[in-house]
Amino acid sequence: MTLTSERAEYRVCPVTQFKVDLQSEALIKVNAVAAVVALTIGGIAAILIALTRWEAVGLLPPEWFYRLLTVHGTNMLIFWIVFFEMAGLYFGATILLDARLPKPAVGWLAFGLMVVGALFVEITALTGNSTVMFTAYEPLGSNEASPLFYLGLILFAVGALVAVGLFFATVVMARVEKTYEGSLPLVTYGLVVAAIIATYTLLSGAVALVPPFLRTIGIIEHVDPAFYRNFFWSFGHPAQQINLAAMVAIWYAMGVMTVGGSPVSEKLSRFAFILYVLFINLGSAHHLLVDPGLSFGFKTFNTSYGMYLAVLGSMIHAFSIPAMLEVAQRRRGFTNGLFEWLRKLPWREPGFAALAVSMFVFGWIGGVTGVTMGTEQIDMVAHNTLRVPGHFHAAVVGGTTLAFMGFTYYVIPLVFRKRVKFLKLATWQPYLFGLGISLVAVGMITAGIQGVPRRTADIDVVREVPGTVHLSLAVVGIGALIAFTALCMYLAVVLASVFTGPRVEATSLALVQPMEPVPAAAEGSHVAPKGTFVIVLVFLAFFAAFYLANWWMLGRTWFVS
Ligand code: HEM
Ligand SMILES: [Cu+2]
Repeated sequence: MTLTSERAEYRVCPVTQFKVDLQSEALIKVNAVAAVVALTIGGIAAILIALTRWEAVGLLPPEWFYRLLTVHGTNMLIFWIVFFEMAGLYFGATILLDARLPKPAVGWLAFGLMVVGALFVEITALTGNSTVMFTAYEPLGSNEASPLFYLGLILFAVGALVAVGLFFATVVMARVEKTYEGSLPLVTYGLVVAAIIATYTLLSGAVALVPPFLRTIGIIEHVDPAFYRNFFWSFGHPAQQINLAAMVAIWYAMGVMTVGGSPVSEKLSRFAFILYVLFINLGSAHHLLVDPGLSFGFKTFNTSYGMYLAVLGSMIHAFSIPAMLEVAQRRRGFTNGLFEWLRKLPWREPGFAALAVSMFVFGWIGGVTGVTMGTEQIDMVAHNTLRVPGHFHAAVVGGTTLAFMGFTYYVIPLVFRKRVKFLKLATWQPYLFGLGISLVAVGMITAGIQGVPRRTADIDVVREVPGTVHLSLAVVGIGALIAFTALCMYLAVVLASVFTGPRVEATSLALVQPMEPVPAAAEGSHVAPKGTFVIVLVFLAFFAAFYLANWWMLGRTWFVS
């Protein structure tokens, strides 16, 4: 059904009853498709570089390794994630608020800038004209990279900033036109947080990238490497927090969509998001922990004391989401023992599987290693080893990427209005992807602990390395083969459904395993999430053991007698 109201054309979603602005819907589609294209390019590069780091295979010569490492980093961390987030912003500002997009042309302008920017980077990276990796540190960056590489990144960032501006305008207009009642829905609130962080992140990115660009075209002669590093990471680190806020927003959405219920304390969840806005940018300092010129106090305050307040935010979500699921399940009558509710969750439902695996890999591997490495003393031995990519693959691949993948399965019927094909593949994909990327991460982390550097095509040329190092790198390679297979499964489901299926209207939210509606709470009744509490205690014990083990290992690095 298509209706018109005040310049905007919209349809009503038969499942959710949301009003869907058709212009916004089109922008969601093109941004999502661009994201998937970037994921494909980044994924092909991923398997090639992983098979190079697996010394026994040693696939690529160094020149191609670095070229594809640049292609991989930019496509995955920047293009895949940011295009997908743009789709998420349009979704959160219009569909979730029943609102119209005020100026669709601005959205198309933003998209155009981002596509042109991304193409510049793709072309210069693939042709070896910007083999500087996505960090492009000075002076390497402006010595080696073509001006088009910087211009591309700047256009992409400006485009994203324009889209973020449109997002804010849409949310404000929805408020003014009273398209929704009460306070912002939690998911949109999380996206507003992501967009606030995005604004200062993208501005820092511009401050970092303009001087090297000016140098490549001969306008200035010198870029201060410390200045560059500071501003680059004011962009690069908070960019991960946009991902974090967006991922958590999607976690809540997928939890509600696949299991039902509502956050146990919405106020607390909102407060946890606020902690991100206030403290997460301090984390940027963890990229500067080995840099000269900054005081110990600056590094320790920013990366430890201040940063832990942002970690607190994540801990609150990590409690609140499983608690929400547990309460919903207990209301349904799964009340036996501590964990009946857990066993009876919809494990075959792709969105739930993605949520569960994403939370596990993000928290237990990504979070724990990140907080540990962000400690100044421990970073002295972790810096620039494979431990670093080991940490962030758990966070940004096992966590964010998998959450985005899971969400896509619901975007296909609701936004593209296509039936999801190959549901069996969709059910298994999150588990396989989680397994593969966990092996990649654990292989990298253990290799890094043994001193293997990151960004190195071949370590055997330097000196003979012990067998345990080869084992770790083999685990990376095998994990990569598994993760790559799962990535292809995702692409098969998405591309086949979107491009070859006939148009159908969705009839229910669940794809595979629908759950009974959650019975309304009886007056004054209170359900305690006891199982979640136990899981959280086990997590904290694991975290403490890992943290202390790292100090113990550090104590064994220098033998003082
Ligand atoms: C199939 C999945 C993936 C595999 C097998 C994989 C594998 C790898 C490998 C082997 C490296 C090189 C590490 C080194 O030698 O230093 C790497 C680097 C990297 N990966 Fe992935 N990756 C995957 C997915 C992703 C995704 C989804 C993202 C982001 C969302 C990502 C972000 C990065 C970044 C930022 C780097 C560092 C690039 C640099 O050092 O400049 N990866 N990955
Ligand atoms: Cu960081």
